[in-house]
Amino acid sequence: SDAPVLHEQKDGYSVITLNRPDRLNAFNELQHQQLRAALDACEADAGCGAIVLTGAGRGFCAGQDLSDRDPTLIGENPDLGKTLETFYNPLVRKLRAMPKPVICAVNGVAAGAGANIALACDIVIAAKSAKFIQAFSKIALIPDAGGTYWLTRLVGEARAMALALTAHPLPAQDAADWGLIWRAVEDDQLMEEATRLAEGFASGPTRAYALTKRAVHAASTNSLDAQLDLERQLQREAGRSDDYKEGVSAFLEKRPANYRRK
Ligand code: T3D
Repeated sequence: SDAPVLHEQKDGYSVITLNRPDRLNAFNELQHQQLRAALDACEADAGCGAIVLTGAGRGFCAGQDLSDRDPTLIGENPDLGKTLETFYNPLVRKLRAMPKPVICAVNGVAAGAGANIALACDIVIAAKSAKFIQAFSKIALIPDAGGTYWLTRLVGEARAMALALTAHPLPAQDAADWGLIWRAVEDDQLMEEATRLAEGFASGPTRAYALTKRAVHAASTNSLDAQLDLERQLQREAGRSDDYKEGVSAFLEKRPANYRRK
């Protein structure tokens, strides 16, 4: 298919592929719209327990398609705040709020907003040949799509600042060693590894994963007291689920748990 986003439904999870390989899967408006629709479909589908996001061809995503930002076409006074508000910010919020795990399989270069969309996912694994590039400073922009938030929290301000100011292409292994991503794997192992994770989540307690995401996300801005209160509230909710009953019963009966996504 030559659609800019491919959505494959597997047994219990979905694979969403950015598919404009000639442009290293840079975002145009149609790609944004189709990605949003695919994510909405996954969110609404109780049969979908996890999402794998990846890219077609040799890149993961080169950020905004700059051919749609040609100054001779868009004129003197572009409002990039508006495009963030319309496309990138809702995408980041949707990935974070998705009530099931989102695995990003970074198959190749992730640049500009492409890098930061990857970092908005819950678990990032990257092929060793991939690089993460905060390319923005090269075109006189600032890191967006959450970049300044992810980088400062994940790798600290010293590394965040240098990555942002220099646009240094950070190899996947360094990204993993620094704690920016979960793992760097051999290129030919990437999809196998992502699939293994997704299959695990697909047969796991989806509701508990959603609650876990909420708790972890709240931690970076909460006080300890507020976070302990939140854990109490969310654990109360988890403890009343059928999945919890099943999980404990399965443990006591020494058998695998049979979760039903409740
Ligand atoms: O505007 C707003 O709405 C605000 C939001 C902004 C968000 C942003 O993401 S701003 C940052 C935009 N992205 C970039 O600045 C990255 C631009 N790309 C690159 O720097 C390089 O392509 C890479 C470092 C990512 C990869 O380099 P390399 O040497 O491996 O590949 P290449 O030859 O540069 O790219 C291959 C093709 O993809 C090439 O086309 P061609 O020559 O084969 O016809 C190249 O022009 C095209 N391509 C790559 N990135 C983009 C792109 N075309 C349009 N837009 C791109 N972002």
